[in-house]
Amino acid sequence: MKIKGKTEISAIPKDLENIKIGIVKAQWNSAVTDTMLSECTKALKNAGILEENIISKNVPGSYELPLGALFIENTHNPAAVICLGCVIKGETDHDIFINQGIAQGIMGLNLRFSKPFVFGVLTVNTEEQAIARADGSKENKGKEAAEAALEMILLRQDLKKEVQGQIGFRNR
Ligand code: DLZ
Repeated sequence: MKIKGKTEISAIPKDLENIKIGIVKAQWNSAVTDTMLSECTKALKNAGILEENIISKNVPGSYELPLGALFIENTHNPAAVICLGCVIKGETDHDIFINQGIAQGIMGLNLRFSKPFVFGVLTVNTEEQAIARADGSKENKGKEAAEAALEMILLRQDLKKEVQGQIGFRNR
């Protein structure tokens, strides 16, 4: 199986088998976020992540995703945390504030902890658009979020291996 992008997944299961991954899922629009979660989990398991190493938690809405991810980071020290949510535009600008808050919150976590916190959040105008992006059989952004997490974990591992043993290497 190929991870989206370039990494050949069958070549690296050994590197992934002891890896812990967090998932935090918003309960708002749960018909959509539930299928994102199941496709995300399926993709992780297919790649060799053990079920007991997937820490999956719910938060009320997407706005709570960065803090939920931080809780998982603080308690489990995972290799990555995948944030799954679905914000649908309504009559007001709430979606803009929520989406900006999540995007900035998640980016801050990436850079603070030097590990992937994946933005698996649908920012759509309609429920139909959300469903089209969280279809179990075809496109599913939960699956893509899992692939992004794995690809970034592998990139980090590769870069560490490249510099291990070199003077000045800091293992973070
Ligand atoms: C309040 C709100 C609204 C209006 N819409 C959504 C949405 O489409 N998707 C979502 O995940 N959450 C929504 N929320 C809830 C907020 O994310 C948050 O949970 C509350 O504002 C409490 O902080």
